[in-house]
Amino acid sequence: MTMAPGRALKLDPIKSIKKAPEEEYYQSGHRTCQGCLSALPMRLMAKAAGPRTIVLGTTGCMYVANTTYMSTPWVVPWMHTQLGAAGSAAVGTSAGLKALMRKGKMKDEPINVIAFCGDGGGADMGLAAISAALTDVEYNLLIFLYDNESYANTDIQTSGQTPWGAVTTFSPPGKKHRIMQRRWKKNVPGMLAAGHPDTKYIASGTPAIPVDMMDKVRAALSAGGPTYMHVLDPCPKGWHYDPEHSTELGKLAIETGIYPLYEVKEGVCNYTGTTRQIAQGKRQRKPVREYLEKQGRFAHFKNQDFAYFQKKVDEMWEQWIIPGVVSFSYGGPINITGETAKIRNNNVERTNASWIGDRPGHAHEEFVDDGLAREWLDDNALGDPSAGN
Ligand SMILES: Cc1ncc(C[n+]2csc(CCOP(=O)(O)OP(=O)(O)O)c2C)c(N)n1
Ligand code: SF4
Ligand SMILES: [Mg+2]
Repeated sequence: MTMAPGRALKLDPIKSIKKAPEEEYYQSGHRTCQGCLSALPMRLMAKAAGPRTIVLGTTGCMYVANTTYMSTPWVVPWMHTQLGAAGSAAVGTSAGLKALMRKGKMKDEPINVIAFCGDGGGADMGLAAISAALTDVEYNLLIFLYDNESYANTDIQTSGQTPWGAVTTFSPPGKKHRIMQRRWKKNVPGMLAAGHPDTKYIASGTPAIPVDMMDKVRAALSAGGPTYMHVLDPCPKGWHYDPEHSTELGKLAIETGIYPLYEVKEGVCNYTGTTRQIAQGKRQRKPVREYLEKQGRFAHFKNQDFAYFQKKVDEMWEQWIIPGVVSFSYGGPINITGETAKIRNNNVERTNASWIGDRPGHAHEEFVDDGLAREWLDDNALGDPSAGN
């Protein structure tokens, strides 16, 4: 028997920054780097959620820099949990509240439970617990993954979210091997949405587009049941750029199509903001180079590296079953609903299994695949083979 979730708060969309609540529940008192776009989503998330909220957070920058001795930015109740334990802590807290209310030991009222984690703690170490939480449909909770694309707190180690080719302390380029991070970024929100059909709400966002992000937090908390948000956060220290460019970089990640904005609500995917315009063909994707060359972590890139990166992003848009969201394509004729395969996507509805010839937003020259990319991946024979890395 499946139990119904507890009552969820009903939070209306903010829609405009001028209408955002003035109250802050994540204030001064933290010691994150200047321009840290992992701290901003904490502030926006808390603002969107409001005072009846409990926040849990795994080890990482948003734990360590927010808990200096005798100092904290959190106004709402906050608790640290183990790296990798966001899913379990969220379920435990939500279940505990529900039991206390059922037994009459505390007032029966809707309370938001938000567990945040970094990309190391959520996309790598804690993925199993998040997956389990998303199947526990009787509990209201939001897992909020802030993705700064590295294990930042321990000095920028490579995570499953680090982009291809990026320099980290684990992947410095050398004379023999220029590209040391050879894995493509794991598609976590798409994977979770595809694999957890009973989860009512899964979305991607970024603090660089604050209203979109806050309204997604509100939609997640109002959905009733377990929900997930993935939030891309430029990190001046790990991405090597001047802190004043944080917001610009967050927007460029979307404008280039590298990081699509969308929400999957009750099994239906909708793009939002600039991504929606790109998917509808109203706007062209910017070349990925505009985003990559603004960051020192890609300073070693040569033309073929930019071209390979562009090719991979083009694949996301041209070959995936839902561009940028679900990372596989039809392998042949398929009959899902009657005569045609119909993709459940409110913005872009296709009746053809193939995307070729009908490409959403495409602003750059075709990349001719000369086989180089595979060569790099196979033998990595770049630069001077006699030199050590
Ligand atoms: C089980 C465990 N392994 C390793 C560590 C050391 N550690 C603390 S924070 C951290 C980095 C976490 O990275 P992420 O989750 O991406 O958060 P960020 O630091 O980037 O904010 C690591 C490896 C730990 N605290 N616990
Ligand atoms: S290292 Fe990055 S994520 Fe951590 S506090 Fe600094 S800017 Fe923020
Ligand atoms: Mg991280």
